Amino acid sequence: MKGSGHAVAMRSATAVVLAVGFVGCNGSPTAPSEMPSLTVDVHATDSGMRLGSVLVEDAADGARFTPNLSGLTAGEHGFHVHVNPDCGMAGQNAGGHYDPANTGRHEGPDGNGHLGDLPRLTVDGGGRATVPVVARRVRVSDVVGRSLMIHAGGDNYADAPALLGGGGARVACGVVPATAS
Ligand SMILES: [Cu+2]
Ligand SMILES: [Zn+2]
Repeated sequence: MKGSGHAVAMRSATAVVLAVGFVGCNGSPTAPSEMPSLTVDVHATDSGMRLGSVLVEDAADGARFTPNLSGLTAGEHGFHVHVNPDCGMAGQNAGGHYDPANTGRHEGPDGNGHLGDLPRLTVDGGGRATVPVVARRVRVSDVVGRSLMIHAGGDNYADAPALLGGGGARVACGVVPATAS
């Protein structure tokens, strides 16, 4: 009798903990759904056509960039945070890779160079990009008021043999809103 009563009490305590946990998921300001996020509309730099958007969110392991884009060429594309919130002049107005520490080096998302060096975007055979990438050194607060750039070619995360990962032309660009929600 004594033993079974103890077991009932344990189960009740577990139920209370679960109930509190459930309330916490809906009400806590630290719940993942309430972490900073923003949506960036992306346009082709030549035609100005809207290609879709990229959702940027703070995650436990960095900033997660979730693309919902179409009209790109299949394969891998260099993807970076550029300094200026301006996609004009075929993307040139966006300036260089965001580099708040003035490293002057393109080393990719796991290096110690430009903070704006994001993981490559992957585009499928239908021209769509939907696979999220996570940049572990970046937070949403680093991206606000800047721009996201997608290049024609890939990115070898180095300045050699070509500078800035060798991705070439700036084919798609999005101005990041000045505030996260
Ligand atoms: Cu770039
Ligand atoms: Zn770079």
